[in-house]
Amino acid sequence: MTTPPTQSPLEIPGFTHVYSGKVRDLYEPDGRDDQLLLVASDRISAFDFILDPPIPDKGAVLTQLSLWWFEQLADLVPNHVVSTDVPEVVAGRAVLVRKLDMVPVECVARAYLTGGGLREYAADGTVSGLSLPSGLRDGDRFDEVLFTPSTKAPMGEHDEPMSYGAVEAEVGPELAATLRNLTTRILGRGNEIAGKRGILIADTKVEFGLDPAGALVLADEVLTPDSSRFWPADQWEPGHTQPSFDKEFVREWLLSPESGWSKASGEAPPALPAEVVERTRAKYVEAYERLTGKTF
Ligand code: Q0N
Repeated sequence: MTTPPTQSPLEIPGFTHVYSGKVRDLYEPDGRDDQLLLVASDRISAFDFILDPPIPDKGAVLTQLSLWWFEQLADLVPNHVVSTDVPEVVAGRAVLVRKLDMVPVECVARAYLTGGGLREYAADGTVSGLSLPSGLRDGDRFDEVLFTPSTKAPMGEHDEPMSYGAVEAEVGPELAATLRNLTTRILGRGNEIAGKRGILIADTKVEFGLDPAGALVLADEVLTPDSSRFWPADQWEPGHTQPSFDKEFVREWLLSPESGWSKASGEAPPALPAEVVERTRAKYVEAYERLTGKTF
C-alpha cells in the first residue's frame, strides 16, 4: 500500500522528480544518471500520519545535522554526499548524492530497550532473536549496541524485523557482518558524541548502498531525530516511555482533549496549533545546536 503524497512535488529547474517518501523527495539531475538530489521537506509525521502544517526549517535543520554527522563518521564509513551546491529553491535542505545500488535491508542499531525491541522482548525475552536477561525495563541501556535489522517495507506498510540469518541470506555473510559492524559502530560513535551534549540516542536506522566499484557507502540521512530516537539525558528514567526530544509537544497535544482527536478513530489528526508548531521547531533547532555546537 502506498499513500500518495498530498503535496505535488516541487518544480526544481534542471531536475526531474523521481520519488517522494513521507518526508523526503528524490530528484534526478537532467542529463546524468549517476547522481540524485535528496530534498528534505518540512513535513512531520506522528502516529503514522503526515501532520499539518509543516514545521518551518525542519528540512534544513535535519539536512545540516545529517551533514555534520557524516563528517563525524567519515573515518568509519564513506558517505554518499557529493555537494551541497543545490538549486536556490531547496538551498540548505538538499544534498546532491551519488546514486548507489541500495542494500535491501533497514540497518537498525539499538543502545536502549524501547519501541519494537521492547515489544519483542515482552513477548518472548529476545530482541532480534538474541536472548536477553529477564527484568529489563522500557528505557534500559543494553550492555552493548544490538543490530536489529528489518525489511524495507513499501510506503504505508511497517518494516518487519529480519533475523540476522535472513540478512546473511539476502546479501551474503560477508556483507551482513560488515553491515552489523558499521551500524552498531555508528550508533556507538553517535552516543559518545551526543552523550557529552546531554542527548541519548536510543536507536537509529541507517541505509547503505554499493558504489559502482562495489564499495559500501552510507546513504540517506544519519542520526537525525527522524531516523533515531533522541532522549534528553537529564530526564532518562527507565521504567516508562521516555519523552521524545522532538515530537513530545506534538504527541502530547494530539493525545490531549484540546485536540479533539482520538488515535483509535483512524481519522486524520487536526491541524497543529501555532504554539505546538513553534515549540517543535525550537526542539529541532535545539538538537542541532546542542549536538553541533553551531548556531542554526
Ligand atoms: C535512495 N532511498 C530510501 C527519500 C529517501 N544515494 C542513493 N542512491 C540511490 N538511491 C537512494 C539513495 C539515497 N539516499 C534511498 N530511496 C532511494 C530513502 N528514501 C526515503 C524517502 O525519501
